[in-house]
Amino acid sequence: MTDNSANIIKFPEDFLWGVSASHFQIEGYPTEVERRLSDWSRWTEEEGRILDGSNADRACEFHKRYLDDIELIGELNLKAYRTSLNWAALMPEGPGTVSRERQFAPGVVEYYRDLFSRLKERGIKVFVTLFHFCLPDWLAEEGGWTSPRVADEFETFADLARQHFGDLVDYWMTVNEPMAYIYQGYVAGNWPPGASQDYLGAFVAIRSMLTAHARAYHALKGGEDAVQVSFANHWRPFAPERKWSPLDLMVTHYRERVFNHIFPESIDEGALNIPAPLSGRKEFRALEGEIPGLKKSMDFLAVNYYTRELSRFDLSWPPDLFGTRSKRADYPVNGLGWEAYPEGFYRVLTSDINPYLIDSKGHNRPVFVTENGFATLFSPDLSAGDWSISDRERCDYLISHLVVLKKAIEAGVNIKGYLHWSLTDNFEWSEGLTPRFGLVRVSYEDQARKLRESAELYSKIAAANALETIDR
Ligand code: IFM
Repeated sequence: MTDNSANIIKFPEDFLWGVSASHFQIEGYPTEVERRLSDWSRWTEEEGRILDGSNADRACEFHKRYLDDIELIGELNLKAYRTSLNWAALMPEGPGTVSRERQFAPGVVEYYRDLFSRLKERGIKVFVTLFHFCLPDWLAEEGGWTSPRVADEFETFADLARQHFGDLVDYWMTVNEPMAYIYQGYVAGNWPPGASQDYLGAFVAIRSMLTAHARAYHALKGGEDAVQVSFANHWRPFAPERKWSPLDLMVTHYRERVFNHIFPESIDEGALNIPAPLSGRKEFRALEGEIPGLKKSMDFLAVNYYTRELSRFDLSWPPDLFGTRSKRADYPVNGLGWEAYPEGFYRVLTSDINPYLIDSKGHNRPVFVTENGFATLFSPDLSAGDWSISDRERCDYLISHLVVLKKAIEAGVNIKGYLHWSLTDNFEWSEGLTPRFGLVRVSYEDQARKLRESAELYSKIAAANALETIDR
């Protein structure tokens, strides 16, 4: 006999429901596209870089359509919106040889001020990331995150961001998913700067990013303790493909330390420590040590979670020190082959982030889930596949992840909000426009938006501040 009794799961009274995005993936910012102002904009022009041959030149035309998209956010009863600033459009030129006052480009400032003001008028909290994978092209040309000047530039950017937008932003994030970016750009070679297995470059970039984060943290705060600043960490629980294999276990441990913990741990400790065996080499050891201003520069925890990953030791040369991803999956997968694994979300929220829950004053750091979502596939030209708005798998993913999130709150974790990735379908980096993460479907040809079933579901959850589940 089946028991079909309904359970109502209530969330805390002030819980924030929202959506998350980044500028490049949605904006189609005109001057950036016309003048190829960022490294990513240039990257999409190179043959073979984007799996489906698409680009982000139009993406969701958010820059033109943001008023309508804000309406959608309101209709869905959401009270938080996260995006990133277009650094390349705001600062299209480097300092040059003449020392002059650095400024943001006019026009771009007005656009962001209008966007943030309109969100705030509707009572929507504004979360802003400074660096979400895209560099101004002039800085990328100088070596990007391995340039000795990058931290100075990032601090200037942060300082100007505070001056222009500080009155409108509720939560700042300096960088998004530093290790995902560094892995793709310096080890896998799928993203700019396109380096492959450049472990030294990767660790130089890690140190620069930590330094830049520390400087931007203080620039954004501008001496005001109440200003909330952090960075968003991508958490990916790793597990050995073969539980009995000491080599798979070793790789799993290494990936755990490097991918998940190196950033929050360095920030908590105020110094970079490189794990063995790399720390045995002097060029890596030279990157270790204290970073001024870094210690405890994290006012809240911004958690991005999608999936877990099985790891296996791979006997190849040079060895992938970040560990090879196994092709095996033990649970249902999304269009990108990522397991839907809510247990991993629970593990991240209750145990992986545990060492970072207490801030410098001994208070519990608030936790925001700043990304979580599910991809289906559909080609940008709509030529094949299921184009219906029925997205049962995304609904199941959403429900199962919210169920464990509530359990983590019950276990005492101070989770203040959940921002789903993403409001609309958007440009998924080297995978192009084919993966669809949207609660709202976008037909790129005519830019029509249509709510998927998951959007209706999410909107009901947000309105009720509760979730109904059925025990079967
Ligand atoms: O689309 C990305 C986003 O830019 C960063 N976090 C993961 C998302 C899905 O891959």
